[in-house]
Amino acid sequence: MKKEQLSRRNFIEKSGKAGIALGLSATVLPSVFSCNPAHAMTKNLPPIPYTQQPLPYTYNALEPFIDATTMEIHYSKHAATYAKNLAEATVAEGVSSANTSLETLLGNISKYTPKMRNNAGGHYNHELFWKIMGPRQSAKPNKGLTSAITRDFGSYEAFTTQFSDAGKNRFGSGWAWLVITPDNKLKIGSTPNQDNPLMDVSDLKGMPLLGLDVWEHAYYLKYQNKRPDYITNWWNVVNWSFVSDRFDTAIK
Ligand code: MN3
Repeated sequence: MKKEQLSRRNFIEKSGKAGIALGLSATVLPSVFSCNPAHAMTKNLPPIPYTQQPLPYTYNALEPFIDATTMEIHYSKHAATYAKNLAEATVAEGVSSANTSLETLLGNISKYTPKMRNNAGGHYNHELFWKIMGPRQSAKPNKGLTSAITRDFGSYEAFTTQFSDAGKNRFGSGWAWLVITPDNKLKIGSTPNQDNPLMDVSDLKGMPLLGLDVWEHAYYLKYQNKRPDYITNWWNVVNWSFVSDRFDTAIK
């Protein structure tokens, strides 16, 4: 689907029964969305809870690409610690999870301590990471996401190369991301440490659709210094049906 058709379709869907939309150019999109930056940023995607959720599969489910020991330590030690420290930081800094979504907190993270930034990011990033992976499956991005990938990166192969490079080239610890921007474009980038594209301090901004943890704790036991091999194998466990659903919700 061509860019203009996609934008126009989204606009018409968002406009619901407002027939007047039909007469407007797709170029009005950004100003329409700037009326509601919260929606533009979070894209109606379900909020991520403040507490660690059960892993949606067993520790060995991603073998042989990600080994069970790495998964166990990653989930039950590293990620669990981010969730615990986030809970402490919210109490200490007066954040109520009932009044403030994690996504809203991340959007205002510059107002909080480094402890909040590191652990709110760490918790959010891992909760998403577990869901965007799954046991090896044959699924590829669905039609809509494939069209958007082709539109914005040229081809699926060009997309995976660019995304993999973002992970390989992130110096030290961090994440590679595929995000959807407020004007419904796909963008690839990376963030250091546990930052993410929802944060007001991040250069890369958008709603994460896909994220790849390139901290050594995510791969060192099996891959040691060979981060590129980890990234190549990681594509085998991407849960494209989850990511495609996320994309479909984001453009509604
Ligand atoms: Mn990690």
